[in-house]
Amino acid sequence: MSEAIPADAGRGTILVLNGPNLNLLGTREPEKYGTATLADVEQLARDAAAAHGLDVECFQSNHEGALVDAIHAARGKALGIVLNAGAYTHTSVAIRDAISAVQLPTVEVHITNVHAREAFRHHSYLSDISKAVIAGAGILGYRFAVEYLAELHAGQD
Ligand code: CA2
Repeated sequence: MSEAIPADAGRGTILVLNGPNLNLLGTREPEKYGTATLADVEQLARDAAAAHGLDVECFQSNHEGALVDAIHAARGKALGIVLNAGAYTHTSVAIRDAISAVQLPTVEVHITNVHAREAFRHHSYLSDISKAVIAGAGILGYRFAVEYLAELHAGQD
């Protein structure tokens, strides 16, 4: 008897999701966010995933609803989510609810150490529902997040 083909058949995919203003990476405030561009970040994530035989799908938006839609679309397709929700981290119940709803392992990433910054950045609506949180490692945080999700996935095989 043949089995149904799962929606994520083939190489597993990790969704790399970036929120508002992260499209400006490498063009402004290099002392805070570094000189790498968003394209560099996405390539770094792609390379890290490829080393584990995985793919990444990358998406960036400045719009909360578009990020919610991308999280919903990952359900049944992605094995996990690397999420830098930018400022929405500190404000968005909608993104929190979307992450809770899809039940995909999520790693919250911040380029900067949000805990060493303004008090309003110390609270995250995402941390307690994330598998891991990486903050302050610069863009390397994206690589660590992909590697963690790849290991987690491999451990489930
Ligand atoms: O450290 C991070 O990755 C943040 O998620 C970045 C957000 C900030 O609101 C969070 O508190 C921490 C801001 C992203 C802004 O990105 C820019 C990149 C280059 C130039 C200007 C902004």
